[in-house]
Amino acid sequence: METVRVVCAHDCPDMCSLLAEVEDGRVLRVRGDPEQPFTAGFACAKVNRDAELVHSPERIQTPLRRIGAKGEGKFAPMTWDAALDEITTRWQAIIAESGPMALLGYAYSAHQGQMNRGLMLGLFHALGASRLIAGTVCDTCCEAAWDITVGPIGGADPEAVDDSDLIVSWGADLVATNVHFWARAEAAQKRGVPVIVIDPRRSRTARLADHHLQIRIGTDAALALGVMHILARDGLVERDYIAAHTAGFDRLEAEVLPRFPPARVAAITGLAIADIESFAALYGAAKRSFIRLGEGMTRLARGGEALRAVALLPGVTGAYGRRGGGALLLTAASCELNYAALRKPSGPAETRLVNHSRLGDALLSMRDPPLRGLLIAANNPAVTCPDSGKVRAGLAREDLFTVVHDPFLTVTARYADIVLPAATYLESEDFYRAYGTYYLQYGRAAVPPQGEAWSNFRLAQELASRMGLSDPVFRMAPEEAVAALFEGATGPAAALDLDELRSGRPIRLAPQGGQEFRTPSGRLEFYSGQLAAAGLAAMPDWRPDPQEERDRARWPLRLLTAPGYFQAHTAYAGVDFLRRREGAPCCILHPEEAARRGLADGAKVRLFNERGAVGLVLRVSDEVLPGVVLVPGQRPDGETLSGTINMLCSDRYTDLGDGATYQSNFLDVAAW
Ligand SMILES: Nc1nc2c(c(=O)[nH]1)N[C@H]1C(S)=C(S)[C@@H](COP(=O)(O)OP(=O)(O)OC[C@H]3O[C@@H](n4cnc5c(=O)[nH]c(N)nc54)[C@H](O)[C@@H]3O)O[C@H]1N2
Ligand SMILES: Nc1nc2c(c(=O)[nH]1)N[C@H]1C(S)=C(S)[C@@H](COP(=O)(O)OP(=O)(O)OC[C@H]3O[C@@H](n4cnc5c(=O)[nH]c(N)nc54)[C@H](O)[C@@H]3O)O[C@H]1N2
Ligand code: SF4
Ligand SMILES: [Mo]
Repeated sequence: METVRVVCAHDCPDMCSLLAEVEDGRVLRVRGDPEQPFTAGFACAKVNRDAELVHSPERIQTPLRRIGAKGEGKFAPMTWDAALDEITTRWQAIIAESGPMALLGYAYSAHQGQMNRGLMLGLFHALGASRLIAGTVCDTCCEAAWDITVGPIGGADPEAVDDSDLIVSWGADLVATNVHFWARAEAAQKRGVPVIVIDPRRSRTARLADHHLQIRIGTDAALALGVMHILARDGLVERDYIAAHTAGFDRLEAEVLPRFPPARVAAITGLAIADIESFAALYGAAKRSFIRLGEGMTRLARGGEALRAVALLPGVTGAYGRRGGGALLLTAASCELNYAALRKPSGPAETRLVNHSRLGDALLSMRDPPLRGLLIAANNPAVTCPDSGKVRAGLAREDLFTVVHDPFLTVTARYADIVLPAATYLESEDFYRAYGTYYLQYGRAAVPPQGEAWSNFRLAQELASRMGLSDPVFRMAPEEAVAALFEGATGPAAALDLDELRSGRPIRLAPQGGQEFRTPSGRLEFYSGQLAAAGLAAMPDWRPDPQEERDRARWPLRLLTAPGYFQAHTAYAGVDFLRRREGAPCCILHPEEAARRGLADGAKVRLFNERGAVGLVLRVSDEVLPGVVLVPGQRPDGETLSGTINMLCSDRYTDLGDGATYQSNFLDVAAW
């Protein structure tokens, strides 16, 4: 038996260092690498089963050609050569007739390695295809809000939480989505550091916290401004820090904070005045308060404003200036590599843009030219994209030539003309940089690609070569391509020794000192000139969203979606054990709401609104408040009774970053 040092490539902030135990070309077991201090020798409940992911009997073995109707799932095996010939012939014809903008590469983050993630985008960039604004389904809203407030720079070092005197998990279910940070937070809690969770549901994390503020969905800005109001009222504002490192607090204090006294904040958020007061008192007394910002609270109409308000709090107490204090959303922006080397090797400076979360719309309504050729890799939009019914209608177009590259025959793949078997991270070599910690690592393949699977990197290179693209990056081995990423890198990454990196051990590259601000003023911006110039509110505020108010009048329940515990979106849909561990796809209603509808725990129910209907199993629990229906995970058809939750979600954008608004949807639940 051999032990191979690898890196977890699942879309997760932790980026664990892992050890794969391998024998005869098979992964026997995957476990945490004790040498990485943060991920500290344990893998999560999902990745503990990654041997079953790699060797799942449900994996696609060969390229497949569709022989049934789109969506039906009938395919026949074909050779790689025939598949690649057909793809390039079709693409060349589309380009000749309609120009390269009739093509779209729709590739995302299921493989977090820079090579396997970046080069597929690079292929379409070089082709001059319509360009994906990637990530709007996920983090563009929170990222835009952070960038405007703090700047395009990473947040607090998660390892500094060892020095914190207060930990706030604000809209993040750490136990599910950031378990190694949770391990540190729990250790701090054992030392007496209070842990507070602000979340509309009693998540696993909330149950383990010292205090849970069960806030109404979409009211976080009001709570953050209410806390600032109390801090100002009680003389807990650190004026020296404000003067030295921030901009616009005086205006916020004069124009906005007076409208957020505790009584009004209680009415908006649904929290008790006493709980708001005691949270503010704890926060104001702490010197090194650490806020872990979640993305969930930004996936709604005014999510950007919410994140902005919360990210400003550590400026009010000066926590941003102290180790263990501040806020962490993402870390990736601090690693300034030459990403363009892979993602933009050549190609026109501008082409037509397609928003990741509006694939359905793009497929159905783009003209001059319409989208005619689509390659989807490491993404399952028929399930995970908002308004997935519209996505499917688009994918069902007979005149659309669709290629899907995936290890599994996903719901999306069933609409493809050609399906190509993809290698997973355990079968591919890559370079990784974390987005939730300050580590970099090079990871080798643990086993060769299973069946006839190809890595994303290999597929991008082969398609580039057949399409006549001559950029050198399309001919490099992964080891060479990583050097291109570091050529032109700036900041601490520029000084890195590539040989040390290639040795495959984790490298820590964390910022030192207090939070740096990279806004136009170089300060934390309570008042944003950038927002004012764009005609948007320059300071955070809270007011009801008119569209939400209209929908609320029509439908009695608000949708709350959140990551599954034993699932990562749909990436584990091919692992039988984890499907069973996660349980039947369900929705969760408060006992009062269930009783009102005469529904009992375990009942088959229909969730519906103006976009459609979905069938799930009901769980009755006071994990959520009345007025809310929680749907954990995005489970595919076949596992659900019918459909998938994103069929009920609109493709409306957030206030900042044109992101998805899963939490701004309203619906009802009835017996199946
Ligand atoms: N197990 C598991 N881990 C994952 C994933 C997964 O699918 N499964 N997905 C990965 C990916 S791609 C990502 S982007 C990250 C996401 O990781 P997180 O940012 O931690 O997760 P979110 O989806 O943002 O949701 C976290 C919490 O936000 C809460 N929330 C929703 N609306 C509001 C609100 O208005 N206010 C407040 N305060 N809270 C709210 C939800 O109830 C939920 O408990 O997780 C990664 N890790
Ligand atoms: N309602 C609702 N919808 C959501 C969310 C939510 O909170 N609520 N969360 C959103 C978020 S944060 C995100 S990031 C998106 C995620 O949405 P997707 O990016 O669609 O994520 P997955 O469902 O994991 O699909 C990834 C696909 O990639 C495949 N795959 C895995 N490894 C590889 C590889 O190496 N190569 C290739 N080619 N394929 C691979 C997997 O088998 C899987 O089919 O979903 C979003 N959708
Ligand atoms: S916690 Fe995240 S990074 Fe670590 S093994 Fe699990 S999915 Fe991978
Ligand atoms: Mo995500």
